[in-house]
Amino acid sequence: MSERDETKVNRRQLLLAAGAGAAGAGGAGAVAAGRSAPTGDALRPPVPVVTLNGRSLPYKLKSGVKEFHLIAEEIEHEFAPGTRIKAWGYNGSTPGPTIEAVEGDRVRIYVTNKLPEHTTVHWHGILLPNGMDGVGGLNQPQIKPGETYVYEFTLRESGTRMYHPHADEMVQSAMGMMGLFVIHPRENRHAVDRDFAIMLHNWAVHPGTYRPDPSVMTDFNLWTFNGKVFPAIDHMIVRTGQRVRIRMANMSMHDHPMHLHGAHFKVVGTDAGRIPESAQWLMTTALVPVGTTIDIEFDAKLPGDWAFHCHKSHHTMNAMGHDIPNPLGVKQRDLDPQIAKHLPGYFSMGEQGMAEHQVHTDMAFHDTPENTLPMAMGQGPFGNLEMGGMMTIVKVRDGLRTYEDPGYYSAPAGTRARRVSADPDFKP
Ligand SMILES: [Cu+2]
Repeated sequence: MSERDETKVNRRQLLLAAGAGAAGAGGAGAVAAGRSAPTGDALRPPVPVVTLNGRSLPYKLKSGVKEFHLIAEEIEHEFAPGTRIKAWGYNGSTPGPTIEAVEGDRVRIYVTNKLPEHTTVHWHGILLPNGMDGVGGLNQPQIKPGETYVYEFTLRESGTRMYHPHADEMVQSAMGMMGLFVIHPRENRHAVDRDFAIMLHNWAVHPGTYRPDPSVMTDFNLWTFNGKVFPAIDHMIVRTGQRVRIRMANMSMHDHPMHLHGAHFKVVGTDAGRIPESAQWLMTTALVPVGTTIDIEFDAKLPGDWAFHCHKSHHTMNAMGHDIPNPLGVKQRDLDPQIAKHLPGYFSMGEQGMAEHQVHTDMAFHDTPENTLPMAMGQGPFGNLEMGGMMTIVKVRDGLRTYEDPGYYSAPAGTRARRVSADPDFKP
């Protein structure tokens, strides 16, 4: 019997599933409201959300209200070893910590502004009183530097939401101000074993600089999951047979078709909540549009190291300029010595593709500019992956006991592609 089929529950689990919120609606409340009482999985408390490379925000329970404290501030941020910036975020990170709560909870959120300019917080996708919606100038005065405001509302619905400023948005999003807000359903009717959360974002950090450029509109050069680029992004570790949810929120300026290898998933939720089952269908790539959240769920049936990445190939690259002449097929090598007379150290690239770039970087053939990552730096057990940016690995393994990184997958004999000839005219 798997964990998911387990129907025996103890009293503590029952209480947890019923929630600790002030509204107090639980199993008994559901019956009173005319709905059927929760059974089976619905009685299991939800597993905590795993924010890749991140964490959830602690709270204090005060007279039935969950109190959180967000501090908007300038921070030192690292995309991957080799690139650091001055960013803006919350409580020391970008994205800020994930706020996790339960449907029916009353939440009180203090926001202290330690930025050099005013800010607000908008609770994206949450239905709340108008004065709590956080649009500076429309719903409230701006929170000036040094001030603390308090927001308080009841979470009426479950699902994946976000928080971000609604003040000088162009600058504050470009600088990294955003976070996930996950509201668990009171009755855990769609229980999963692993629940991951990823904020998608883009950055314009010009080579050799340390501050994101907020004036860039479309031509960004860093693409991140929770502020990190591959290979610095945490892997998602899953036991074979587990049910997995990945919550994705997009605060970038581009849509991201997120593609999963090794499993078929359904899109089960948006920033307005759960999608009815009749409107879900199987797919392997889900578009996460700008300014929304998308939840996917799947059963991890096949063990292995499965790529999970944006399918826009420029989004699985780190820093590169895009307005370059096309060097493909252009015989440049004969010119190199002549150009090098005027530009010492010059050598051409890209005649046969760009895969050589990482090799050159690794050989220290050419220096990348200060504070700038190679554009495709990830490595795997078989060499360069030739990807950076929005990419990580779902590691599915039989019989896992912990979620420590199990290392790379060792394929059973006869189940990995192999070379059978080095002859280009080989005819099987
Ligand atoms: Cu993308």
